[in-house]
Amino acid sequence: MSDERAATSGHYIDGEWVTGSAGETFESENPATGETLGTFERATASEADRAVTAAADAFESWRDLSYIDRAEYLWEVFHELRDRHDELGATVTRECGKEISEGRADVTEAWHMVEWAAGNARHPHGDVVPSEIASKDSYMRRRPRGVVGCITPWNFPVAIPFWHMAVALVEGNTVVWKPAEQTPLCGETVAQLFEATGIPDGVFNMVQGYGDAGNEIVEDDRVDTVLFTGSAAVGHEIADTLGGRPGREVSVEMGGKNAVVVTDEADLDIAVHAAVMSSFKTTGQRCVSSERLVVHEDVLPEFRERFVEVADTVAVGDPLSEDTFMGPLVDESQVEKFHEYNARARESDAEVLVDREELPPTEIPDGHADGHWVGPFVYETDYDPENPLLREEVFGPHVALIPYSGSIERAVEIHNDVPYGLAGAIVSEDYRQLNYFRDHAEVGLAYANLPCIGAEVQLPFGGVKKSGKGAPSAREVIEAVTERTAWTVNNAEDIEMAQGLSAEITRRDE
Ligand code: UN1
Repeated sequence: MSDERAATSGHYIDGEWVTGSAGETFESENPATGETLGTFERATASEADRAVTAAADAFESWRDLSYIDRAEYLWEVFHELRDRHDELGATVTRECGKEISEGRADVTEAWHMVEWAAGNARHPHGDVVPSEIASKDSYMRRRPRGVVGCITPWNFPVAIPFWHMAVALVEGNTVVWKPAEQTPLCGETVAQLFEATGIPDGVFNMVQGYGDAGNEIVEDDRVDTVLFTGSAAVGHEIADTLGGRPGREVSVEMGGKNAVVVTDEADLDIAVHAAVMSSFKTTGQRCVSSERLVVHEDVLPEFRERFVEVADTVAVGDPLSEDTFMGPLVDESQVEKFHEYNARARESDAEVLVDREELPPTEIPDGHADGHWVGPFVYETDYDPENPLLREEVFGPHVALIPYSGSIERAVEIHNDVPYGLAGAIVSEDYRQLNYFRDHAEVGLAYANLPCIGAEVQLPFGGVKKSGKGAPSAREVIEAVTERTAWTVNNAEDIEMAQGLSAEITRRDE
């Protein structure tokens, strides 16, 4: 092995770190500094195939362990995630650029999900179902589907992999995981956590690389379930590919064009807080981030003034600093997309209220000139169902203020007029307005007097319309990674005593 190869990190397949057959590599970059964090092996079809083979071979013996024995491996991961919380949080921040409290929160959310999944091993699985016949017992039991392919995004590079994998593993499936190509260091770190538990070879496998490797996992019919969280374009392709293949299960969770509705009955302290958090946390790069603020005309002047004041001054900077509110965007392609949508807003009839697209050099921290820096961009525009700016996800701090007049029905009509339906929030002190929103907002996650970010792992997480199918959280993942068996037992000693059966025969004879 040459020195150069020794400096690269491999895939984790069948309990070993392996290098790729093609010898191709890629680099991970710190979005705040442009510095290279490491060189990683790039999987080809051959490594994806090896990983799926390892997972398929390991399935039977892993399935045969008890739930509680399987969960023991996850508890070890749980303790590592907790004990190394700050260190792992800093790794998240260095690799995906979100500010340090969010980097740590990513790790917290990961152990929350591990705790849920491993704790669930001691809870009842399935149901006891009544039978028409006294001597018959019926049960609904679950069994693991087999190999689960997990394809995860860079914006929650530790949490979301655990949303998928913790539940899949405890339920008795084996896993092939491809982390996002922007965050391979987090991928490697998580794989090391699994390696350290001594989990049996082949139960957990990780391949590094791009969409072509992900596609190999999706296309492989030995992969029983694919769990995907990421862009709408890729998610829909995966759902379309697998939709027509019997025996393949798929859950895809994608983006949104989420909104915060501020009604005429809103408490504006809450409204400004909810809008700022929803639009600017993670630099607008959450699938639940809000890019639309639908605001009643009666409260618009005051809301506008206060929201703009925060957007003008919100601290963008070194994500490792505790004083930073917004770190950089993840990479140059996100910066370009943000610029493109801002340009389209400038060229439209919209009124630009805040334009911090290009940060002045004084706002860029020392030594960070190569980071992917942007600040908030806020514009006001009338609702127009034909305006693509109000329907397409940007994934950045690009926010439209959309005034409305009239009733809550009108606000919800505007809120719902997007192809997506992931998260939404309403700010109002009027319970009728809140209830109307709860019942009519076309979203999977609806919030009242809160930002539309911040879901907890024990809740269903996922959207409607183009935002997804299935949901990558707790109970919903159980559905995707298990099959149900209706198990019926005759307890009568004598088959003649199976009265119901005789009765049925009699009835048929009549
Ligand atoms: C995502 O943006 O992809 O609800 C997930 C939240 C987080 C998860 C976001 N718990 O904001």
